[in-house]
Amino acid sequence: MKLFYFPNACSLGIHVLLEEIGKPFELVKVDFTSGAQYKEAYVSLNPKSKVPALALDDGTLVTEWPAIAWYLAKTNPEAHLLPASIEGEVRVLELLDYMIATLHMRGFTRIFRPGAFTPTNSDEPAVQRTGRETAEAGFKLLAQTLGAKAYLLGDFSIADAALFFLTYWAAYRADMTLPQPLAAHLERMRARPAVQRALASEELA
Ligand SMILES: N[C@@H](CCC(=O)N[C@@H](CS)C(=O)NCC(=O)O)C(=O)O
Repeated sequence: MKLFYFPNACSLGIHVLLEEIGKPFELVKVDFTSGAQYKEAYVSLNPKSKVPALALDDGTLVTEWPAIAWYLAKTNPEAHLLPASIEGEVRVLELLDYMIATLHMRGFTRIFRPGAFTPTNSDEPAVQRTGRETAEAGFKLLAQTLGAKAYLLGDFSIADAALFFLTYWAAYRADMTLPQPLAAHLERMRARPAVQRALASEELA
C-alpha cells in the first residue's frame, strides 16, 4: 500500500491511521512546492490532483479522506478504528463529513488558499475571515461533542485522526486558540506513539 502525501497536508491524518494499524506501507511525497500535484506523473494516477490518495496492492486508487479512512478501518478490524455498532458508525460518518466538508474545505482551505475562492486579490482577507469564522464555529460544536470524553466517540476512532489534523493546523498553521476540550484532545493525540511516528516522519514538531 502506498500513501501519496505532502507534509502537514490533510494526508497527515491518514498517515496517523496507517501508523495506528502498524502494517508496512510506503510513503510517496507529492511535492506541492514544485506543483507536482498538477504534473502528468501524478495527474495520470490521480486526476483530482489532491492528497491523500491511497494506492492499494491491486493497483487501484482510493481518494477522499473519509473513504480512505473507512477503507483502512474496515480492512483492519483488529485495529478497532470504528465503533462496533451501526449507530456508532453513523456518528463517525456524520463527524467525518462535517470535519472534511465544512471545517477543512469551507474553513481551512479558505484560510490557506484564499485565491482559490476569488479572482480579486483585495477580496482575499475577507475570504480568510469567512474561513476562520467557519473553522471556529465548527470547533465550538466539536468541543461540545467531545465534552469530557477522551475521544470523539469515547474510544479512539478514525474521527479522531480527522480532528487531529484540523486541530494541528489550528494550533501550528493558523494561530488559532482552540476550545479547551480540543486543546486537550490535541495533546492526547500527540502523546500517541503512532502520531509521534507520523509527525517525525513528516519532519513536523
Ligand atoms: N476532498 C478531499 C480534499 C483533499 C485536499 O483538499 N487536499 C489538499 C491538501 S490538504 C490538496 O491536495 N491540495 C492540493 C491542491 O489543491 O493543489 C479529501 O477529502 O481528501
